[in-house]
Amino acid sequence: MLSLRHLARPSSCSRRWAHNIPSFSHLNAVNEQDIAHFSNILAPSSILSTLPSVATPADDLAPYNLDWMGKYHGQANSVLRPRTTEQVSEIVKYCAHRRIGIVPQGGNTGLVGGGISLQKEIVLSLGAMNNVRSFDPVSGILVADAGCILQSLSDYIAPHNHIMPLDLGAKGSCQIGGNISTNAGGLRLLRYGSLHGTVLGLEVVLPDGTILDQLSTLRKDNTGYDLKQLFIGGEGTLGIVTGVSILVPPAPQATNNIFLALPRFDNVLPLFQIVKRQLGEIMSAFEYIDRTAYDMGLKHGLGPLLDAEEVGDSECFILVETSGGNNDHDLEKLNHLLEHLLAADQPLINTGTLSQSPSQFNSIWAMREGLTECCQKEGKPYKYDVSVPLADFQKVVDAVRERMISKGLYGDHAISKVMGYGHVGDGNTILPTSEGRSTYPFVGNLHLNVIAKHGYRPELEAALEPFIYEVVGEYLVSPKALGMDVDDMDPASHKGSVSAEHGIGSMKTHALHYSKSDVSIEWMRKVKQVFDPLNIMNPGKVLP
Ligand code: FAD
Ligand code: 2HG
Ligand code: ZN
Repeated sequence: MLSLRHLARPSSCSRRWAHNIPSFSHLNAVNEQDIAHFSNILAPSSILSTLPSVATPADDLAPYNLDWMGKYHGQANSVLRPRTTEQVSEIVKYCAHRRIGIVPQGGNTGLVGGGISLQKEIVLSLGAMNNVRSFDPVSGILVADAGCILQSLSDYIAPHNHIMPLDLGAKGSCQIGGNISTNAGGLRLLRYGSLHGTVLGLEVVLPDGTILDQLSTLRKDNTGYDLKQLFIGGEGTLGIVTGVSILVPPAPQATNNIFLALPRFDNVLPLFQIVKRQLGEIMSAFEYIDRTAYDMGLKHGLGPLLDAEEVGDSECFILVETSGGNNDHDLEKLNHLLEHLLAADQPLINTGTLSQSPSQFNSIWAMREGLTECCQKEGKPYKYDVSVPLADFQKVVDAVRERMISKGLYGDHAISKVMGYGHVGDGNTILPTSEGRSTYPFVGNLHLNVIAKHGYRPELEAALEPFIYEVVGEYLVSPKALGMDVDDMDPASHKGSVSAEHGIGSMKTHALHYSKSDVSIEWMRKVKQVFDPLNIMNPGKVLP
C-alpha cells in the first residue's frame, strides 16, 4: 500500500490543471421575444423570468440558481416548468433554433454543480412532470414521468409491496430523472445494482427537439445499440429525460441492521470479510463512518446509538443491513455474528447494537443518511466522492487533514473538519483476480468531506485541488504502487474514479483526465458532437 510520503508527492497531472470558466460565445441569452414565444407553448404559471414582460421577483428564481450545498450560483434569468413531453420538445426545438443553452434541472440536490446554469442558459425544471404513468405489480415495472420525486415513487409502490431499487438521503427532493441522469448510487446498490441494470427504458427529448421514445418495458431486448445507457449518467448533456421505465423489486420480507464501533480502522477490511462470509446473501449494505463524522452526527442529534463508555476511543463505525426472507433466520444470523465478534480473543469491535424495532432500525440508518445534512450545519463542505482502496480510506483523510495543517488552514478560522464516510459493500477489487495472485486491493467509495467553517474561499480550494485528485489518481493509475506486476498492463485502463457516484457536473470537468484516458475523453466528445452539435444541452458540464 502507499505511504503518506508517496501520497504527498505531486504527480505530472498538475501540469494539466486548469479550471477555466467556459466561453459560451456560441449561445444567446434569453430575451423578451423568447419569453413571448415560450408563452405560446406554456401556461403563464409555468414561466418564471426576471425579464420585464413576466417580471418574476428574483427571489422566486433564487432556488433554481443555487444548488443544495449553496456552492454553485447560477445566472439564469428564466426558468421553464413544462408539464408534458411535447412541451419539452417544442421548447428544445426553439432553443436549438435560437442557440439558447438549456440546463435540465430535477430536484436540484446534485453535489457537483451539474444542474445550475453557468452563464445565461435557461433552466428547464422537470418538477411539474410528476405523474406515474403505469405500475404493474406482477412484473414490477414502473413507468413514470422524470419529475417524480423518489420518495413519492416509493410511497406509490409501497402498498403493492415493492420498493425502489435505489435509496438516498436526498429521496425527499431528488427526482427519478435526476437520479438517472446522475446514475445515482446510494444505499441499495449492493443489493439491487446500478441504474444501468434496473432502468428498462427511457423517453428522452434530444437536443434538436426530437422525442426518442425508448420507453421499453422489456427485460430482454438485444436489438442493436442500447442508446438509453448514454443518458444514464449523462448529466443532461445529451438530452432531457422525460419518462422512465424501471424495474422495481419486491420489498424484502425482513430487514434488520446493526451498528458497530471498531477500535481501529485496520479492522474494517477483516470485519467486512467476516460479515460477508457469515451473512452471505442477506447482507444488503455495509457502510463506513469515521470517528469525526460519527461525533459530528452525535453533535447534531443523530443517535446516540451506542453507549459512550463502550465506544471509548473507537476509530470508526460500520452499519450493516440485512434484507432477507425470514426474520427469525436473519436475526439468528445477526445475533450469532455479534456474539462471534465480541467473543473473539482480539475482538474486531468494541461494541455494537442490533436494532430491535422499526424505529431503532430507522435511527441507525439516520446516523448514516443524516451525515450529509450535518456537514451543511457545520459550515460549507468541499465534497470529494472517490474510489480508493478500502484499506487506505483513513490514510487519504489523514493526508488531506495534514495538508491543511501544513498550510496553516486547519482550525476554526478555515477548515474545521476533515472526515470520511461512504459505501463499502458495493465496492470491488481494482483488478480482476487471476491465478497466482493472492491479494488485490478492495476498492470502496469514500465520501471525503472537508468543512470550511466560514464558507468557500479560493485559497481553501487551491489547497485542496488538484492535491486530492492527484492523491486519488496516484492510487488508481498506478497498480505498480500497489505492489502489482504492471509490465503487461496499461495503467490507464485500470484507473478508478475521481467521481464514484456524484458525477462530474461543472465541479470536476478539469479533473476528468485523472480517471479517463485521452482516448476515452475524445470519444465522449464525439458522442456529444453527434447528439448535440450546437452544444446547447447543459453546456460546460461533464466535458472539459
Ligand atoms: P439535479 O440535482 O436537479 O440534477 C443533477 C444533474 O442531472 C444535473 O446535471 C442536471 O442537469 C441533470 N438532470 C436532472 N434531471 C434531468 C432530466 N430529467 N433529464 C436530463 N438531465 C437531468 N448521490 C448518490 O449517487 N448517492 C447518494 O447516496 C446520494 N446521497 C445524497 C444525499 C443528499 C442529502 C444529497 C443532497 C445528495 C445526494 N446525492 C447522492 C447526490 C445525487 O446526485 C442526487 O441527490 C440525485 O441523484 C440528483 O437528483 P436531482 O433530481 O436532485 O437532480
Ligand atoms: C451519501 O452516500 C451521499 O451519503 C452523499 O452520496 C455523500 O455527503 C456526501 O459527501
Ligand atoms: Zn454516497
